[in-house]
Amino acid sequence: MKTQVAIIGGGPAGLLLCRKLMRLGISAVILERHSREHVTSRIRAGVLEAGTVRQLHDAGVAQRLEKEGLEHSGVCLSDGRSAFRVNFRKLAGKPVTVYGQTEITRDLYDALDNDGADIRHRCPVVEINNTDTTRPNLRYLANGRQHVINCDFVVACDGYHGVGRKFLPEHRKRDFEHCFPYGWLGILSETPPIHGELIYSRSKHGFALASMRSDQLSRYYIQVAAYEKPENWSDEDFWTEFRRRLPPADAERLQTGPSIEKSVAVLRAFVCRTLRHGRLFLCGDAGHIVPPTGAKGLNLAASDVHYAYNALSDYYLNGNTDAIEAYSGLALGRVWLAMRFSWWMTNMLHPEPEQSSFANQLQEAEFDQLRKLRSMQKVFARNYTGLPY
Ligand code: RFL
Ligand code: PHB
Repeated sequence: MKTQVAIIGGGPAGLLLCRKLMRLGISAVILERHSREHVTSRIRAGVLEAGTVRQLHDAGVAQRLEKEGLEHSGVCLSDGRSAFRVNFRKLAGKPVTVYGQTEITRDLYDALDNDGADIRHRCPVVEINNTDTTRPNLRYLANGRQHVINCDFVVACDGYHGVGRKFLPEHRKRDFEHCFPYGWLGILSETPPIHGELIYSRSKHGFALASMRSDQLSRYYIQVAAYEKPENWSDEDFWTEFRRRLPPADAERLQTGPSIEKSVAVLRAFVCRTLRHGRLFLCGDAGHIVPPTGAKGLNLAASDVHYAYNALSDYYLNGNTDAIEAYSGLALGRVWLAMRFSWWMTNMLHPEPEQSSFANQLQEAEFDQLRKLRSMQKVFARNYTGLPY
């Protein structure tokens, strides 16, 4: 079997890249480890930067997003007692859009079905070879047998636990990594959101985030110990803890109900030293993970896809390899800026277990400065709504 671009992973990065390449007439195949049902039912990100929305438009997959996406012109930040709002439209000139990753994935699958795309499920890639040459290939498993795909390029969009990164040469494998000593317990519940916009709340009991998927579907998170198990938390326990971390006015409005999903995410920061070697590209979570506090993960996957698509299309349309050479540097430049922001926001809003009173005072001072200084809010708004690319 031969294709021009072999894509590992059918998450948002792999699907979006495939859609964009196929619209240009470049052949692509996606190999996905899990079933389609599994991939399209995962609950993940919810906040899209304007650049991500623009890319979904350009890829012709934004019809439902236009109808159902919720534009948010600001966000609320609270210290558990009172809250203030950062106005995105005034300070950054653009909003963010709340639209679930689950929905984006479904929209992309529908569009790729129409294109007749070749997406192979339950097909884990196990080996990538010859990426230093013009004839790379990869091996994947299907029904217990190994198969080979020959291609011009391999793009690993296979997430943090994927194989792509392992096939970088030893000397380029160095990672930058940090694990936070806490995680997020998240629930989805069929209840109206407590507020029209997101609330990030830093309370003395720990961090809480009130988000949403629609006007009848709430997505709420609380900070818990790292590696906490969701089954240790009854819905009742969750609501009690969530309520006491909100400003009292919002806590009063909280409507509770049964959770329809409950999971724990570890908070991790990780960046691979390079996002390309020869004809192997890494895109999205395969090459970097940011803590979810800044809502940047999916948005970075989208900006990587933008740079990778530019590189591949310039090669196929014009025979030019400059953008291929530039890919890793451009994508990583944006990743590190988003990492700085997510890191800063995470550290300002989460008390560490056994945190010293000194560290606590510093967090309060940081929070107060953001509350009072318009210039700081401007930097916040520009980062949250997405730096240009
Ligand atoms: P994905 O979505 O992990 O997809 C990778 C795919 O690769 C497959 N795979 C393989 N396939 C074949 N062979 C192999 N050997 C394979 N190994 C793996 C996997 O099965 C999978 O289908 O990566 P991608 O496409 O890079 O997308 C990244 C995003 O999913 C991620 O960054 C975001 O969800 C992060 N994130 C958020 N990002 C935002 O921009 N805004 C948010 O509001 C936001 N909220 C979040 C988040 C992540 C969270 N969790 C679960 C950590 C909230 C949470 C709680
Ligand atoms: C979400 O809605 O899932 C969400 C929103 C904002 C974040 C993280 C997750 O920072």
